[in-house]
Amino acid sequence: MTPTVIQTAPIDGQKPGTSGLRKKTRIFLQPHYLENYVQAIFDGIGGVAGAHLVVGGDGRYFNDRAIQVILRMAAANGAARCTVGQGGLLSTPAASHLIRKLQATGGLILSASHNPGGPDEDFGLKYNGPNGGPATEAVTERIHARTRDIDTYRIIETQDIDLDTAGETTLADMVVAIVDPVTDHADLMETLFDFDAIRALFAGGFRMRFDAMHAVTGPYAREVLETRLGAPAGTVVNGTPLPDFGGGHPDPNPIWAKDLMQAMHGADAPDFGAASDGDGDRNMIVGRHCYVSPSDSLAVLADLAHLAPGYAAGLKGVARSMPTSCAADRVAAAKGIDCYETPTGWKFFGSLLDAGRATICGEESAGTGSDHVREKDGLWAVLLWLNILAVTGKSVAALMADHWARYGRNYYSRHDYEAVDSAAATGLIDALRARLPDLPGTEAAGLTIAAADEFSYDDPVDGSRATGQGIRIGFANGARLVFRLSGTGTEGATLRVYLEQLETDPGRLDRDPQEALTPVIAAAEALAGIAARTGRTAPDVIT
Ligand code: VG1
Ligand code: CO
Repeated sequence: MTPTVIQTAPIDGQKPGTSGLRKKTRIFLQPHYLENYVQAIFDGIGGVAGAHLVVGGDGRYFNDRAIQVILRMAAANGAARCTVGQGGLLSTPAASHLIRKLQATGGLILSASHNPGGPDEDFGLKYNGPNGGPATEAVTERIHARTRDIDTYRIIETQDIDLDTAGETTLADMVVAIVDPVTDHADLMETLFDFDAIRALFAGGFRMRFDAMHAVTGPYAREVLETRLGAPAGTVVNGTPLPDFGGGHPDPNPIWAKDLMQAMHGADAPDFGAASDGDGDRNMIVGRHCYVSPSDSLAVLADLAHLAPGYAAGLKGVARSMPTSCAADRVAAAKGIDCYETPTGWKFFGSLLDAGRATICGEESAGTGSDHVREKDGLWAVLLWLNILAVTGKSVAALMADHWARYGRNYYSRHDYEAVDSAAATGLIDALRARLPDLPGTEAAGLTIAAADEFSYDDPVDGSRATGQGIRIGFANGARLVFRLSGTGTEGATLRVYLEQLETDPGRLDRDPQEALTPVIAAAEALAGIAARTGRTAPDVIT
């Protein structure tokens, strides 16, 4: 089994976005496409001779084939060991944990996360470093640079490895360890949360519905919720990972998790509902007749995390991505801890977590996590909620009412315009950028603009700077508006408009968010001319 050196040439467009390289599956299936990118990762991190890599994915179409290629290339490039999730499965947080626990060199995670899967849908690949977190901007740029001058890749020609049987085998000189993908992560959860209290909650008749959306979290949720915590069988629905996620978008929001929303708003609704995404790093939280927005969930978890044993000492700090609502800031201010505002994407939280500056991080896109790993973690968020519910004995709706009464309510929504013409989307952002200096002091649809800028971030730990991270408009009445283009889409451009309005009047905390945000929505249209520039009169997805 001598490595073969294959001649290749750079392929355009292998530029990683918010979370790794994400493309239509058919693009990944093109000759040399995957191989070029994998070799670029290996070269970009300085080679993998002697390395230990963790490999696994969300089980989508092409997951298994791509893993075989990665293993043959890792062996050909001199890696010493690959640890692979059985069946080729590893949730993103479980992969992050394994990298840390095994002190591996890094990991390759195969996922396009919340994007649909299948031959005509999406595929993705991301590299995580030795801290278990997404590659930093600097490493990502080295990988991208390598895709542009690559001329060869190395691979071994051999039969497929059996990914379904746990145990060790070898591929040339490399050891391949197939491990249970669930156990280590479930064990980690037991160290953070009061499993006895949650077990007692379920034993007392508390009912929950966890919708795994036919994605990777099914086996994790079954093991933790049903086996270890004693929730009745059937608590986890859609729990078997499927290559096409049952034809849906594995995106845990009220649109794509509609069945769960209906169940939670029905007459016989369970006490608690949750869902997670393709690769298990996102979470949706919904109480009986009470949807919790991800930004609010972050704020509540930051406020009450100390009720769980793993966080009893309190939080070192909180971090949120820039478009995420400022609800968490209000909690941090009350607790006297730091609150960091980072660009979109988990890679920016890593240095804060490594340096012990933040304990809990979150994004408005349904991602929440802590310093237990270096990725967001869907099941972790669900368990922290369960721990809080068990200790307080309150319902989700009661906890939200308490929270808003104490801190005020940051009404929040994100409007997505998908598959918009790329030039039109860029033109819209460019036009806003050009007007930024003139906006403060002017009005948009009756709201006075107090501040307007394009977000740049200076990492307080490593000093790196990220620019062009979204247009921010702050209004005199406490409202906020953010415009940015998605970095995870695979078709045209996706314009995201983030809308926020702080409300502290105790009599106005129970409104419909879209209604409460009507003036901000009008200001967005007045400022950006979304309809005229994109031809869209309404968003495709409102979350
Ligand atoms: C989106 C979300 C962002 C998240 C990213 C990856 O990015 O907005 O908050 O970190 O997806 O999440 P963008 O660039 O499309 O807005 V996951 O769960 O898709 O890896
Ligand atoms: Co995800």
